[in-house]
Amino acid sequence: MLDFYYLSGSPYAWRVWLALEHKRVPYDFKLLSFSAGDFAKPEFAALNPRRRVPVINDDGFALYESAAILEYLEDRYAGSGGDLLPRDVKQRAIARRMVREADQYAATAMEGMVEQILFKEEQSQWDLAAIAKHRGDFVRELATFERYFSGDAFLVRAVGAADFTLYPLIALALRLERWKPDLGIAAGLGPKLSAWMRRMEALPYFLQTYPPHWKQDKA
Ligand SMILES: N[C@@H](CCC(=O)N[C@@H](CS)C(=O)NCC(=O)O)C(=O)O
Repeated sequence: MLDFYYLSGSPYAWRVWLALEHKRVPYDFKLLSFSAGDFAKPEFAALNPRRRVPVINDDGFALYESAAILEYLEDRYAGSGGDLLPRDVKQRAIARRMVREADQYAATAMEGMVEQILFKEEQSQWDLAAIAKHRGDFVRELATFERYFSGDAFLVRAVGAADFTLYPLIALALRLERWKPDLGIAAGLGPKLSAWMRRMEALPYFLQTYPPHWKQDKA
């Protein structure tokens, strides 16, 4: 059985959850908690010396880094459930490029916003210039991805790794507007990305993967 180590609200862990469901790989869900000290436990460090989620442990093979986990799932569980990458070599390369772009640019900007808006104890500690910079970078990425849509319903042909990478990043950025309503993320979403988000939310396994503490409407 594959163990899946998860933290609610992590966009990287969400990507893996979507992929596991999409590929219909059975897994044992390990919900970790910072406050319970799960990240400090030596048994977790033994799985990931960086002490971050997501991590999978597939019958004794431990792997971290969410993008690498998706590649592993695609190879290890080839033929199970839906594909994570297109079969066509060029489309496959484009999907991998988009995963890389989302991780390199959109995720970096999202993390910059999260660092201020979620991780600072007091709103008075927010670095507004940093927020504005990262918000600008993020919205530029939204515009770039908006232009990537051709005629397909998803980023590259059928739903897969690129969609599972980008959606959680946008969902988390949108959620930051609860604390900073003038952040302007929703306003930066074009019509194609908006329609694509609704299609993502209509996937049969989407709700199951929705961050549990968001469902309970907790910060
Ligand atoms: N590049 C990593 C990022 C993983 C990551 O940053 N995880 C965060 C949650 S979103 C984490 O576990 N943080 C724990 C910590 O920093 O102590 C991936 O894609 O898996």
